[in-house]
Amino acid sequence: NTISVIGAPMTYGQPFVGTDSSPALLREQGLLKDLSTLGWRVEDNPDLDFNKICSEATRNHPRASQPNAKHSIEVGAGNKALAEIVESKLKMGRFPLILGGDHSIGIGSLAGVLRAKPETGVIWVDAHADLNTPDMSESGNMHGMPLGIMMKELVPDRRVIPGLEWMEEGVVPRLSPDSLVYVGLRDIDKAERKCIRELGIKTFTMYDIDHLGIGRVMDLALEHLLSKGPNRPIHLSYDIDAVDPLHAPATGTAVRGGLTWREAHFVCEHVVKSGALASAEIVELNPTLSDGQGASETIELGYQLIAALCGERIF
Ligand code: DIR
Ligand code: MN
Ligand code: MN
Ligand code: MN
Repeated sequence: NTISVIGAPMTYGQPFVGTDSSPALLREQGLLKDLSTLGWRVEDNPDLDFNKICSEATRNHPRASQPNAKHSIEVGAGNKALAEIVESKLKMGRFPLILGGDHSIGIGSLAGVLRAKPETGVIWVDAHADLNTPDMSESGNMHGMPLGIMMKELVPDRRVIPGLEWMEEGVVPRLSPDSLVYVGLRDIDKAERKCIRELGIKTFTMYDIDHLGIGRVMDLALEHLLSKGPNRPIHLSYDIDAVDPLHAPATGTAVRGGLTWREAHFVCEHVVKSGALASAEIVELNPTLSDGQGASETIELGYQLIAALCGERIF
């Protein structure tokens, strides 16, 4: 099997620089070699050139970014490019491993994944729900909106958002609320809470992990998605801020009370074991937001999680 490494060094979805450095740092740790040791044929791609793609888009766009979807033109243009490469790699039978970048790249990842495999189920591992829309968001940061934008119930016409004109109905599929499972939530905005309830999205918060244990939670998460089709592909979207800041301090919106080191790994190990994992992304590593030790520990954790979701096992 072939893994296709796609660097998506996006920063425009949130206020900090630094989320763009992790694809290079992860490769420097020896990622490509370790993937081949795990038995993959490895294809690497040049990182998407968001400096070029996003600044050109801004220069040429007739409108300005939407005020409460900051840098929507840059985010939109970058994600259009990401969606194209993800779709094409999946259609060639490859496993796309997407290295963020901030979590606004979920827009392009999901657009590409759903174009290639519309029946995909999504596991969203995060402290946050990322279900905001430009109308709902308290921050205007698009890394808090990728799932809101993918849901028809929340953004009926995505093309009204400058930069998202390519997300035409019927061309870029929607994510159905019952095709999503959350794991690790603990910081949900008021408007998101209401939408999660109304849409009936399957949600395992930190409370549920404390109550049931991560093993049961992951069994239930997989069962929810795979009961609708045992051979259904799964996309895993892993925001490093799901993990406790003790282990992952270098991220933009750290929230205490997160996954332990082992819980963080178990999520990956168990999804792999299902045999359904078809694509994955890891996002929001930002080595500039911590001291040197915190930065290297966060990158190391991200690296270990990637290894786990690419098949590395304890035994
Ligand atoms: C918050 C934070 N819900 C927002 N979201 C984050 O800005 O929409 N997502 N940090 O990862
Ligand atoms: Mn996120
Ligand atoms: Mn988050
Ligand atoms: Mn908050």
